[in-house]
Amino acid sequence: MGDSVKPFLKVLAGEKTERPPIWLMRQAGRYLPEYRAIRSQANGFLDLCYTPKWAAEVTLQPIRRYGFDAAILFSDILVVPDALGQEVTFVEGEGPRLDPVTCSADVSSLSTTWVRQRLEPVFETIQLIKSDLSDDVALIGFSGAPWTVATYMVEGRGSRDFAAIKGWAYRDPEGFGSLIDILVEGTADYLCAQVEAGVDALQIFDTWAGVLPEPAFQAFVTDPTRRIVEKVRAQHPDIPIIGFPRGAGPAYPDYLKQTGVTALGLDTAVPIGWAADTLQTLAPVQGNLDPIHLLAAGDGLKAEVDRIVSGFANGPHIFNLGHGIIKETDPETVADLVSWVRYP
Ligand code: 1CP
Repeated sequence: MGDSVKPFLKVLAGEKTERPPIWLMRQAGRYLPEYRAIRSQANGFLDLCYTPKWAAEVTLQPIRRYGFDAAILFSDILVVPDALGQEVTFVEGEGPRLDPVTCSADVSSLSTTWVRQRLEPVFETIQLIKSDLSDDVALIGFSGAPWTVATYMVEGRGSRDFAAIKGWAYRDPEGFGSLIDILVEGTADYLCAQVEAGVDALQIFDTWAGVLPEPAFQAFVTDPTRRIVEKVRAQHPDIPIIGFPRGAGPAYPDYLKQTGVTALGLDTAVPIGWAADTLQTLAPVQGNLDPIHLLAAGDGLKAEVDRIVSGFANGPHIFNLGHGIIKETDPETVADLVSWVRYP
């Protein structure tokens, strides 16, 4: 069914296109007035995520407004701990709060048994989105990677120094490893169910990959991601998977080779010439405009778009930001960005 007409999937299959397809991380969200209107009807952020008609609507809003080449399922990486049995709440204007998991006994109270059942509204959302999406637009499903999701489960909230999670991981790698194991299991099952509900590709967000030294990066970023990719591919051999190990720096090439992801999301700091020579020769790349350039707007933004598009013009490239769009962004600037990416 028409996969060949989706430019986003063509690039993930390794084709070079005349101009790069475009979507933006966090393209649905608070910078859009139509998102804020739906958000204000929901009884908290998770209620929005778990109400299929609302989640489908906010997924489609940026597609209608900008005609992006891909939609990304509206949900959050923290629905996985919620489904494993660790309650998650979102405090208005502050962010996520969880009762921290800090030892093996806490881990044994979590279970992967109910993941598919508890996340049923997400799969229903995917079906609703698919029924509304045109043939040339792809739908991306996603999860957090085990390390990044674990940071919120162990710290209980966003962190600056990751002292609690690193302390546990370094002191007791085996006990901490049992938390990673549960996340590998639950996340792979969740991603498989998203594919079965109809997503065309998957992205694994490892937002906090860049905070670990080499051996811990191998143990808690690369290895668990490789295990998830293997489990998903065992069920769904052809599903494209984008890995986004934010801040991985010089570890990007080994992450690519060892995890087996289809394509790489590049963060803002990755140098384009290096990435074109070292990564894009091996796999399609996605990225990597600094989201703050959307606040600066104007000629500076246009010059950055030209630099990124021409820097990646010799291989498969999907235009995106190097991290999520921020809520202060002017929606009109996003319209400029899309037209500058599409029409030189
Ligand atoms: O009230 C609101 O509207 C809450 C803001 C918000 C939104 C719009 C949160 C809370 N999550 C989301 C949606 C979201 N989160 C998506 C939807 C699809 C899209 O991209 O449009 C996705 C893919 C995510 C993924 C996510 N959530 C990540 C990984 C990507 C990234 O941005 O680094 C992370 C780290 C989270 C955790 C999270 N959820 C929400 C917040 C405020 C945070 C960050 C907490 C922190 O560390 O400060």
